[in-house]
Amino acid sequence: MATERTLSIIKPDAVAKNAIGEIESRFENAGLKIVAAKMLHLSQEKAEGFYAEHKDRPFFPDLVGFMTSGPVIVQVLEGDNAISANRDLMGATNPKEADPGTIRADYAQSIDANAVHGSDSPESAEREIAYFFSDDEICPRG
Ligand code: RTP
Ligand code: MG
Repeated sequence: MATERTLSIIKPDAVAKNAIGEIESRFENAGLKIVAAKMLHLSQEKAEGFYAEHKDRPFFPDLVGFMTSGPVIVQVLEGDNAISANRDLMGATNPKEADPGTIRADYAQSIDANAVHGSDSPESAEREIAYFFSDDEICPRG
């Protein structure tokens, strides 16, 4: 299996619920390692840039408004097939469609306030990690 890195965000709704630790446990219990992490309150510009691929979608203003509504944890997870492993732990975008036991099934309220983000491909992961972290902020743990 390939060791990968992926960009994970614990979104404002989950931070507000004080669920950071419980969500981090899901990642750690699944064998993913946190190799970089910080708490940020995203600016409008930073959130718009992060979700630029969605800028022409009707939900974009709500998405940016939500992502700037409170602090988030941005982090890099490392492990075997980390990109798909993280997406499996997260569950479907719409929590009503998320499998039982996934993070979104357990913590998300709606398709907007859906608790977590995870990169969806190796190309996205590379871009998204570089969007938040310099190389010297990532700590390989072997
Ligand atoms: P994310 O990027 O946050 O990890 O979520 P995702 O890959 O599962 O979903 P994506 O298609 O990339 O959409 C990004 C975020 O936009 C919001 N969204 N709203 N109202 C809608 O139809 C709609 N579709 C997407 C969600 O909050 C989603 O997480
Ligand atoms: Mg996405």
